Amino acid sequence: MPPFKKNISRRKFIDLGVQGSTAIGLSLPIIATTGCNSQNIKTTHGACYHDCPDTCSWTATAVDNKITEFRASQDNPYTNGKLCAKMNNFPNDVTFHPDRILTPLKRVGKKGSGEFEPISWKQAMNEVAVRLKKTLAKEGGEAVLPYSYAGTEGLVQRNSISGRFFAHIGASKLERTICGNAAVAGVMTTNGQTTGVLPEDIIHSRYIILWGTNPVTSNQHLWPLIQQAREDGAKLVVIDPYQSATAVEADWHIQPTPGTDTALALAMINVIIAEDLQDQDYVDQYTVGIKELKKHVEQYDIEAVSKITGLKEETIQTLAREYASASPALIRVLIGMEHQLNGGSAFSAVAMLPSLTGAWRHFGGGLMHMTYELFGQALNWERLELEKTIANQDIRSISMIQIGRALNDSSLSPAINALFVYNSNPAVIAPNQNLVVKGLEREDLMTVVLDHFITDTARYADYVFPATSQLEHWDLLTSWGQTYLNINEPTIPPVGEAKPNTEFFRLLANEMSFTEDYLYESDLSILKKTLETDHEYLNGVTFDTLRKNGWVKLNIPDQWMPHAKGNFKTSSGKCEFYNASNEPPIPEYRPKAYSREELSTFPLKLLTIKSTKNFLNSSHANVKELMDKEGQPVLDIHPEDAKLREIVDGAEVKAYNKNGEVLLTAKVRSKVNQGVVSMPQGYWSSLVKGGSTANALTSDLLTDKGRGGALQEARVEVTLLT
Ligand SMILES: Nc1nc2c(c(=O)[nH]1)N[C@H]1C(S)=C(S)[C@@H](COP(=O)(O)OP(=O)(O)OC[C@H]3O[C@@H](n4cnc5c(=O)[nH]c(N)nc54)[C@H](O)[C@@H]3O)O[C@H]1N2
Ligand SMILES: Nc1nc2c(c(=O)[nH]1)N[C@H]1C(S)=C(S)[C@@H](COP(=O)(O)OP(=O)(O)OC[C@H]3O[C@@H](n4cnc5c(=O)[nH]c(N)nc54)[C@H](O)[C@@H]3O)O[C@H]1N2
Ligand code: SF4
Ligand SMILES: [Mo]
Repeated sequence: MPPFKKNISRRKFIDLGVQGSTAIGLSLPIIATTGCNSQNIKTTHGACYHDCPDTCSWTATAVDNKITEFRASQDNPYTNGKLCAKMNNFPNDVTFHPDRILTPLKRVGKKGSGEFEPISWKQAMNEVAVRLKKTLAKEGGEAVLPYSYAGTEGLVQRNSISGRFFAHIGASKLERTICGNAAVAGVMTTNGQTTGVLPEDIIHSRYIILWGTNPVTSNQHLWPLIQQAREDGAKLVVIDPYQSATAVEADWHIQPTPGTDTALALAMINVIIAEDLQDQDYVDQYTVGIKELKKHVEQYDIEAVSKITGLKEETIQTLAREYASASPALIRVLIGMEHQLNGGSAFSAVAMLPSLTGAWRHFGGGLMHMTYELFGQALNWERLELEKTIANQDIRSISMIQIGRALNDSSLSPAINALFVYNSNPAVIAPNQNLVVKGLEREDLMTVVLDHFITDTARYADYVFPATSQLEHWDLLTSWGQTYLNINEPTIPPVGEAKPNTEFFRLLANEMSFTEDYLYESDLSILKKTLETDHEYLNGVTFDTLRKNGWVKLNIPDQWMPHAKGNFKTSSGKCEFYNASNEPPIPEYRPKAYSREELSTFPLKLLTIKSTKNFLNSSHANVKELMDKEGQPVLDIHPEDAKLREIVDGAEVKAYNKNGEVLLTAKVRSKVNQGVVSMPQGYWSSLVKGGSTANALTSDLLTDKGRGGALQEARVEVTLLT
């Protein structure tokens, strides 16, 4: 990670406003309005809004509403004084970026052309409301669809007033399952909860398997803790079909065929049981179904699984033996491998391993996954999610993964007629991009987008509204990857005519003449009410204390070992190796069946992953400096596959399948096995050659559990571009 200190003189877009502003530091009180030379000086605590497990804390200082200092929290131990390359220059890269939208915009050109003209908030709101009223009267609420995700993780701006607004009008519900649902559903099936070993306790582990996760890129503040464990003797194993930035650093990189992890985990279980390496006492006391599991894994012997995974038999055997013998042994999973058709089952199977070996009994041993459940217990969630009490349970749901289908489905009744996109960029991040774009091109669809920029999605909007950035609004930030709660206080007033998401929906409610109070609750009230809880994890934290300190670590008991003595949150109270009510009762490796023709026409398995260190999904992919650092998107192809196609390193190639085609530069190297190719996700179609990006090739199939996105279930052919 780069140093946190910024050279302020490099700040191109920020007018410092004062001489010597570098002297303005964090010794100031949190808010100091009025100061020397009648300048307004304000320093606030905030936190990163991104959908990133790290949720870093920061402080920002403004002088006369110009940001003069922006830096990582120096005292939050998890942030550890550093943001990341994506966020170091956030005030310039987002808040004051010259391309930032500063007024509402109305489309004047063809959908997709990106041609807009400014329009006043009043006029734009009025036009949207007139159209919305018409839709509600004619087609009903279900013809309206919100499309939002975790563009901001802040609880207030994410989906508070918007959630209530859409529940109130009876809009179609959006199934927000593109990230984490399959992983969590898988772990829940086995353990009944997803929170296992806490991130900071990884330093006690002595054998660490990073299974389908890439912390050097995607979870950067966990990485130093992993390094600390290694300095103290831990071995680091990475299981990943791609030679990720983390795999390069590992002691051992195991590179299975994508989507075969269920088989690999079951084969490890097979070896452990066959060689009597299990902790029988733990198994007897705290698990159910060992008999059935033992029988089930017979078919997953190392010989069979070697063929499935492409791994050598001894690799599987050694991995199982080492894992079962080391202590404390930790398996870290996150999201990566969930985006496979069989992904949920993979998480269920992997989650069994620590119970089989009794790893949970040792501090630093077990499974490490999410942490959000802790915040779910600590905060007043019922109050935050008020929309759940407003929503009509009978309203239909639409999968965000299948937005392309939904927008194009002529049998859908009612058809989606009005689409509100905020905190997301579906034209880039949703699978089957060309189908999504075809839907967005529909002339009869009213699309409204709230964002900071004219994203690939906003290009298709009828109206674009300028959203505030994290320096301009209040919020409260929980984390799914660590245990610190953050407040985010605005440092400056909204730039241009930007407004928080909440304010957009309050204004729209007013324009629609709705009278319910819950549609008009203020941001600060939502934030304060969410903190109204006497849960021990918050230990008396109030709005005022949080505002003063910026962050607080949840008051979780020391030596947190959730399953040292069982305590699984399953219906049996035990770790469930077998559960007759699941389908199947024990996870099975069930690959997608392809016809011989499909296999020969599209012989290469495609990975579209977050290998982009400088983007956060599609965020920041429009920032020139970051784009330059990241370079144009490349296709990783194995030397043998390249040779077959006469592709040399650096050649311009086309990857294609029935859904679309993407133009890239070939990188001929062994980052992937033969038969697999990989390209990064996140690039904007409007900014790369060929005009489409990774998701033009992905499938909108759902995963086996959790209705997640089987984004990696894609096959392609690659040819030289002539
Ligand atoms: N720099 C950066 N950081 C990010 C993000 C970003 O876009 N850029 N995105 C954020 C978000 S939204 C999320 S969800 C997290 C995700 O964090 P991670 O779960 O760590 O991230 P991914 O990169 O999705 O996947 C990790 C690895 O899984 C591998 N993988 C893919 N398929 C399989 C498989 O079948 N089996 C196995 N064993 N491995 C597989 C990929 O090759 C990849 O290297 O990262 C967050 N952090
Ligand atoms: N092929 C492929 N596709 C993937 C993935 C993959 O690994 N491969 N990963 C998937 C995963 S794990 C995820 S989480 C999704 C992520 O998908 P998205 O959540 O859509 O992520 P972003 O691309 O970062 O888009 C967030 C948008 O929110 C905007 N935003 C930020 N703050 C605010 C705000 O306060 N108000 C408003 N109105 N807008 C704001 C940003 O400017 C940005 O345009 O992508 C998924 N898609
Ligand atoms: S994107 Fe992640 S690592 Fe970077 S500042 Fe935000 S929370 Fe921290
Ligand atoms: Mo994600």
